[in-house]
Order: sequence, then structure tokens, then C-alpha cells
Amino acid sequence: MHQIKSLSRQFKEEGYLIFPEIFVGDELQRLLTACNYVHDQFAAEHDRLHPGVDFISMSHMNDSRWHSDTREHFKTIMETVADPRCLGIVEQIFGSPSLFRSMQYFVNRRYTSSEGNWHRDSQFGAKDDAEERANLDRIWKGDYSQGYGLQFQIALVDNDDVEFVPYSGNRYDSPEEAYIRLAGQKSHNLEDGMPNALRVELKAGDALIFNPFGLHRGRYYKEIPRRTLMLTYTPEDYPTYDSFSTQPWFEEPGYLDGLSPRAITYFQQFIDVFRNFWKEGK
Ligand SMILES: O=C(O)CCC(=O)C(=O)O
Repeated sequence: MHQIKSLSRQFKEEGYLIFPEIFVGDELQRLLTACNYVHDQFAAEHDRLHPGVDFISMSHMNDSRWHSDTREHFKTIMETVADPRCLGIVEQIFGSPSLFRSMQYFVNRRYTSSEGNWHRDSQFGAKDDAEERANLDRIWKGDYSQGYGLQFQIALVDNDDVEFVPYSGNRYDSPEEAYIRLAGQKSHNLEDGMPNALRVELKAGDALIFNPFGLHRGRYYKEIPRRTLMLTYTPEDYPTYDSFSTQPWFEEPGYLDGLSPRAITYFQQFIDVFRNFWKEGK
């Protein structure tokens, strides 16, 4: 079978890509164990502070605070971020070197179920819909790579919680889409009926890559197990300075010790780009 579009063209036009079996077998099990090792500590702390309250994700599993007893799981997670199976795809899509940005772990809720809300990540940094639209228009008019990062989700157990609207990442909402995402001060954004929404079925070890500026949402049912590692990358030349990239623990002595030379080089670049931001707020 011929690949009919380049990865970058497919991502730019359709906004998402699926890669089966990025990780399999023992490697996949090790990654699941490593992420759950951090998750279980996070959940214990969360439950102490907020008993009976659900959560759907945690950020920064690479924070050294979770890895004081053993480096084993830290190494597994960090080597995954810098793995050529991830970076090769990411850098083909960007057409340039990449930069790590952050990681999150999405999990099923434990007490109550809920739909996720339809959104574009571009809406979070904007003061209102008009400003978001102006930001998107500027990105779409300029060099494609500007303003874009990508989400690289690795399902660690079978899961189909994410929905994405193909071809929505490079254009604004249709009236039907805008009704669900934005109308009534976003009071309809949990509703079903998003036109052309694709529910992405992943087997454990499969990866879903998507443009966070496309229309998407998750789903958080207590009955549907979810363990999904989400890695966020940007092009090297377009770092994003915010709470996701605020990771000063990277500068702790010995933080990168024991990682492969490949991973150390990759993360050293992250440190070099963000060091001043962590110290001086830019
Ligand atoms: O995977 C999910 O559940 C949702 C991801 C998402 O909404 C996001 O990354 O903005």
C-alpha cells in the first residue's frame, strides 16, 4: 500500500494521525507500570487533600518529587519522551527539530462518570471568542508551524474515550460546531451531536497524534478504564512559556543522571530554552 500523504500534510489537513503498536509487550507493560507508579502517589495525595473528589488527569509525572524512592520509573517515562519512535514522527510532522513541552496522564474517573467538553485548546489562552478567532486566523495565515504544538497520546490500555473532528484544525467552526462548543457561554459543550466527530479506537500501545487546535474532547466514565500518557511537543523554534513548561526540577543536581545520551541531549535543550523563564519569568 502506498502512503498517500506525507505525515505533515496529513496532520495539517486532517489534524490527527493514528500509529498502531508504537510500544508493545514488555516495553508497554513497563511504561504502564511506571505511569501507574506516579499516578498512585498522586492519587493518595489528592485523596488526602480532597477526599471523595474525582480527577481525570495529572500533569508532570517527571517531577522529581514522585521519584525519590527509585529512578527506574522516571527513566522509563523520560526515555519514552525522547524515544525515536515518538520524536521521529513528531519531527516529520513539524518538518523541524522538536522541543519537549509537558506530559499528562489521563485516567478514568472513580466515583461519577462525565462527558468531556468539546473545545479547541486555543480557547484557553484567549479572553473571549473574538480574541481566540483572531489568534487562530493569525496562525492560519502565517507559517503553519507557528503556534502549533501537538499532542501525542499513547493508550496504555485499550480505550476509545477521545473524539476528534477531522479537518477541524485549520479552519473555524461551522455554525453547528460553534453552537456546541461556544453558544450560551459554552453551556452546550457537553452535548452529543457534534457533526462528523470521530471516536478514536485505540488498542493498548497505539498512539493518537492530534492538533490541539482542532475540535476534540475526552470522556471520563468510571466504568471505562483509561490509562493514557499524553506527551506534548512543540517545534524547537516555537517554545510556549506557561505553567505546562514551568518545570524547574529539571535544574536539580543529578536530575538527568542515568538517562541515555540521546535523552540527556534532548532534555538539555529543553533546559537551555526555559532556564531563564523558570528563574525570571522569561
Ligand atoms: O484525552 C482527553 O481526555 C482530552 C485531551 C484534551 O482535551 C486536551 O488535551 O486538550
